[in-house]
Amino acid sequence: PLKLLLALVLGVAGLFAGSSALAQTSLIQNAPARRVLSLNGSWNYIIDPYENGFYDYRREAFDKSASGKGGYYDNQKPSTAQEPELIEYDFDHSAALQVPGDWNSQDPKLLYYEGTIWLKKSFRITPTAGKRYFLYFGAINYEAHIYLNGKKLGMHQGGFTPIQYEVTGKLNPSGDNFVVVKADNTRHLDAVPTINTDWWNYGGITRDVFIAEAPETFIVDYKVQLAKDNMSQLTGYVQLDGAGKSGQSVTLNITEAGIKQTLKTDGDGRATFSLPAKKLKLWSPQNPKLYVVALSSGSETVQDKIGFRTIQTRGQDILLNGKSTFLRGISIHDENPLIPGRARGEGDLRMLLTWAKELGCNYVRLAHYPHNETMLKLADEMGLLVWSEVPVYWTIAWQNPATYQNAETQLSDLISMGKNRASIVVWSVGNETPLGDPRLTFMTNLVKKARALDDTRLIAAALELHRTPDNVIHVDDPLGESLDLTSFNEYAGWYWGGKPGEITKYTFDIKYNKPVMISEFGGDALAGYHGDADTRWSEEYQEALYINQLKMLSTIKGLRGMTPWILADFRATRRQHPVYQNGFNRKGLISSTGVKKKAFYVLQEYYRQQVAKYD
Ligand code: GCB
Repeated sequence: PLKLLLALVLGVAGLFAGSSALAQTSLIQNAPARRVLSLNGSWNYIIDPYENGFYDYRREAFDKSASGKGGYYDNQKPSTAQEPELIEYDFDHSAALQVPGDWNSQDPKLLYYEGTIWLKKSFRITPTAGKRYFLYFGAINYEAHIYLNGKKLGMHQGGFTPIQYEVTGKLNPSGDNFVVVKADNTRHLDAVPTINTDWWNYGGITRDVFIAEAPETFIVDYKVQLAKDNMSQLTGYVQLDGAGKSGQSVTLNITEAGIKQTLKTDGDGRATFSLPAKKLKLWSPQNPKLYVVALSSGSETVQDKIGFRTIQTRGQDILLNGKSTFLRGISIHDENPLIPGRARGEGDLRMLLTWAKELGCNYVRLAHYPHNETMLKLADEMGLLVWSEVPVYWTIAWQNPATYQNAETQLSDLISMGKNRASIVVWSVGNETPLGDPRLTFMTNLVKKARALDDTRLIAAALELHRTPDNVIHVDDPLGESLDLTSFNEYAGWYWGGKPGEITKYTFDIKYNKPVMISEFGGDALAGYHGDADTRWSEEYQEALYINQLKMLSTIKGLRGMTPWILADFRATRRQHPVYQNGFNRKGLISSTGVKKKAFYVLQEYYRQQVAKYD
């Protein structure tokens, strides 16, 4: 009977496969904490620069043909040894990549590869009747076509946000199943990011993959946070999905805080709440207190560890839990410089945040795109405030509505994923975008979207500046009007402004009466290369640059934080100098072998002084 039921479900699902099957289901909140079967590990791969596994010789896509068959996603084997069909690929005899992991760092011939690679994983799972199943990828860069047992689930664009498809009724009841992914990291002018960036275009399945199991009606989403600017009011919602979603009881339990509340869902399956919570210990970098929050509905309980804090601005102050704070930050890429390659999971990420803590940080800028969900949970646990960003970077196709839609989707997914993290205090809508009307409209719309989705956090963007011959640095980008922080990237002593010793001649003219948070400054140094303070690329040059930058920045009255560029050296194709760079942006305070450069200690000392002033 179970088989029959599943066959029926499969049949019915097949009828609708044309349209709805290609839509991504709304993201499951805290998906990794559900009952999951990990699909991490070895995935066989085929390099396919001509996309022969996707198009026939007339360049028609196989998955759009009448049968839907013919692509590598069929994972075909010749049927008989006597009369084998012609099949010109074989996943099971192909080499394997480790997932999560970019392909560039796993096979020397893939270091610069941009194009299509197919990845296949076979796995066993026996679906249980009455349960629902979701296939979840933490991230695939950039365009992913995803197939389960030879059938297309959908296509996703965007290299840093989760991808999720419901696969209930699509798993093979015999238990033998396979997933095939066509990952394509080709850059496109109208994509987000666009073709030009200063980081490596790592391709592949770079974050965890799993199948999550859920009851027929389950908790798909929730938000449990303090009300806006209110330290004693807990608000939020629980959202159910499934046939029995309306009129259900849902329990919110924070045992340690003595909070237990039973709620009823409305016709849309949503239960909202707002309760007094006077005795909560607030989360802060000094005391990153997290509570176990349990949400139950029917037989299901979902647990999360959540911290509670407020963040707001008042004039030029940033108030964390009502108290003025200085953001002692550093910028970080989602990259382990020691591989070098994309950070693969908790170990790599913990290393990066531990370095930030050693530097004396209470804050990190997770540039320039959404980072791993694990990174945000670690920031919660380790007591680091977070600036979280979408890859709206440099010259985006401002006039293209599809590009805007793409950016907005990435922003919405970022906020959806991060909304329960106490660490995240800033949503950034972009970096160093050039002035102009279409850009202002695009960016202002993103700001509005971010506020509509989450009005409890600050909204920012890393702006640019301009200079006048009187050595004044002006910050007056009109986008600044709609932002909560004035943040800008400023490269005196590196790209302009002469030698490090000369930059203290600059003064600032900042249009907005808001907290100033310098989103970037810095310069390259090759670890172990020594010279005097005027010798470019030497550790001494970078050290002098930090000393003078900090002097220069201290003249800004509203200075409330900074995230210098950057914690560690990272791979970047723009960085071609054969002696000093070798394909690395060397602005790291830590080298690609984990060595701390001299400037690290300059910033560490400055942060010690800020602790004495503010904490
Ligand atoms: C910037 C960019 C950052 C670059 C950095 C640099 O302004 O925001 O992505 O890596 O400068 O090193 O030039």
